[in-house]
Amino acid sequence: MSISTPINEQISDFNNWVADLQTRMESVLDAQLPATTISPMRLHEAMRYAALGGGKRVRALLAYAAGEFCGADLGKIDVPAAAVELIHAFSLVHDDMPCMDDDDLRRGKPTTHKVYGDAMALLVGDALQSLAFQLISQDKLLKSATQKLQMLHILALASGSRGMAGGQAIDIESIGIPLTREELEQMHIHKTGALIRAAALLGAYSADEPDQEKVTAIDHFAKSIGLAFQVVDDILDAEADTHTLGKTAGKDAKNNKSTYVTILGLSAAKQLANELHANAMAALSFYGREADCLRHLANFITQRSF
Ligand code: GRG
Repeated sequence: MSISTPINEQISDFNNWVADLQTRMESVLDAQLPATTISPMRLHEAMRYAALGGGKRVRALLAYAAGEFCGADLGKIDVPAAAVELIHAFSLVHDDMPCMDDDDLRRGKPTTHKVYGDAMALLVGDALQSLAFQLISQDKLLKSATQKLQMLHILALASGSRGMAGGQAIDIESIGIPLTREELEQMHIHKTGALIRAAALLGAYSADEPDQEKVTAIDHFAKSIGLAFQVVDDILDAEADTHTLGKTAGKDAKNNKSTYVTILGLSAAKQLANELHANAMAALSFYGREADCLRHLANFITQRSF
């Protein structure tokens, strides 16, 4: 995209970029997930059911955009981006189980435990998580053991008790208990924000020696856009229908959970999403066209309809 490219063309270029990379991520995951012909076949089939054929791939897109911004070859971003998507798929499988949110629909199809049973769904999550770490550890395109270790560390922190699993613990313990705005923010910084931040950082560290100022800018960008993602998720849960979302709409209210909409109201929640979007953009203000993909991605995240 050149500086003189009209805005409509820029958006069309970005939409093509999204579509190309969503297809690319599907191929990478397809190639990396164990085949259904390998034993234990039903587990492998269920892992593929959970991870393939759906999802916006926002975390992978963030990794690609951050990686490109830092000068990484696309091929080097494939495995780190796939690893984040596998952890994300794992979280969705467990989140939908009867002991958590108990949902029947995900990505427009029956949830994994509905098709394969609870015990298998539990194992799908376990195995997807292990595969994510295995893929990074064995990736031949990553330059050094140090680079791999750094990525493994980022991903472990983001998914563990100080990250996504911790956020989920706060979530299930707060059902029926109204949270303050600060408590809700803390929950989502961990439950949703941590993995989104990790996705962007893994993209950045796919470059062999990323500029540290760019890494810091990406980190600030990802913190704001990660929270914006969740605010928009709460708005969509309240406003959109089940068919459009591909998951049960209105679930938070039904489950008696605090959300940005229940705490702030729809209008103030939308205002907050705009503010967080602006903060994310501000983190990139030092940069020119090379950060445009990240900027378009921020728009994509906050303007999405599902
Ligand atoms: C996975 C480490 C780990 C722990 C399990 C179950 C659980 C603990 C955590 C749940 C985390 C969770 C489900 C957070 C919600 C994040 C969220 C808004 C998901 C929806 O993401 P989208 O819209 O989904 O990107 P698609 O389907 O497009 O990929």
